[in-house]
Amino acid sequence: MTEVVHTPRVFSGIQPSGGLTLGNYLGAMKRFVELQDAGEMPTIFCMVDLHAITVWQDPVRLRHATRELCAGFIAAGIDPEKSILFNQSQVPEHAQLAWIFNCVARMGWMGRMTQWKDKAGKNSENASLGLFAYPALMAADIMIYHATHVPVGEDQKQHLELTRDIAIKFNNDYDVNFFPVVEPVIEGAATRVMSLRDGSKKMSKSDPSDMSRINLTDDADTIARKIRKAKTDPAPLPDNVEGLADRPEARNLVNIYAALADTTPEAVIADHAGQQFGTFKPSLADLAVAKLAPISEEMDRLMQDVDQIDRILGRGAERAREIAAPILERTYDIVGMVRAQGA
Ligand code: AQP
Repeated sequence: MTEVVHTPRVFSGIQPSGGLTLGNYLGAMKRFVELQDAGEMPTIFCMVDLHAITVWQDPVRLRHATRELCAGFIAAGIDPEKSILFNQSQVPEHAQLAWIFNCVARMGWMGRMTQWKDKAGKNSENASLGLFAYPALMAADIMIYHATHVPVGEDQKQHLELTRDIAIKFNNDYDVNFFPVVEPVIEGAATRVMSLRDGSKKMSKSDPSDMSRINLTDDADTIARKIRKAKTDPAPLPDNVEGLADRPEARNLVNIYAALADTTPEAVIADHAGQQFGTFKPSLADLAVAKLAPISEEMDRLMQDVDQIDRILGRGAERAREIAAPILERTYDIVGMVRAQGA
């Protein structure tokens, strides 16, 4: 059996399928920055443009969204010197390993993915093959770096379990201990930020209603208006978190407050118990503007120089390939591909 010692390494990605939302920021990006700054493990972050095209993307908007996402990463605190930052399509090893994983994963596994069911909906005959295979590409994104820790929001938990299943099946099929079994890192007060219009749906970049989300590029007035108009119930805030159990919209706003203030929902409730939303919402809006305005201003500044962004992505892709290429080569050896002489 081929034994490999897996050194801890962090990988995660975000789709350039629209502008960044508060959900992406609190559920993913804020954790990315904390893991990078902790300095305990190397960190690799990716704009997963190949994932984005599993549903239709206008080419001009996709290119813009990829650069803007890169600006968002940097503005939120990702340092391209400390972390490896790149877009997925520039590192072909992702798609190459994904093909191998397409041959390892089973149709039944993929068909059970709730994201596939939600996104394909009743019209699955018309959905792209790429959307169905999305989780195998995600497994490849992680495994091509032998990443061991993957910070994500709650919605990606099922895909990470599938990543573990694919790694385990590959290792069993080929009698190797080559791919690591990943640990999901789902932490913080806002691992599932919900829509501002419907507390049962997650906040999403592709929701047709812009009022359902806060975009990282929204200005202060827009953020305040969206929070003011967020759906809530008529009762005041309770005096303990258990009182939020059947109040999804109220719970969502409290969780957002806690995550933005780097505190716990319990502490937010202790400070705001008994308040009407007419009082709580303006406090939340002020906090959101204070935390998000510097990020959005920095994104604007970075987007003035897209050549610089492209240089950062190019350098990131080079560094990513230094790790990915030998892992793909070894995978091909394990699978039994002939390496041409002199290649
Ligand atoms: N609402 C959310 N709450 C907490 N975390 C979230 N994430 C996304 N939405 C929330 C986390 O952000 C990371 C990147 O997600 P993604 O863009 O790759 O895909 P997604 O989860 O499908 O996000 P969207 O906004 O809903 O995109 P679209 O609309 O294109 O499908 C992931 O770690 C995710 O958990």
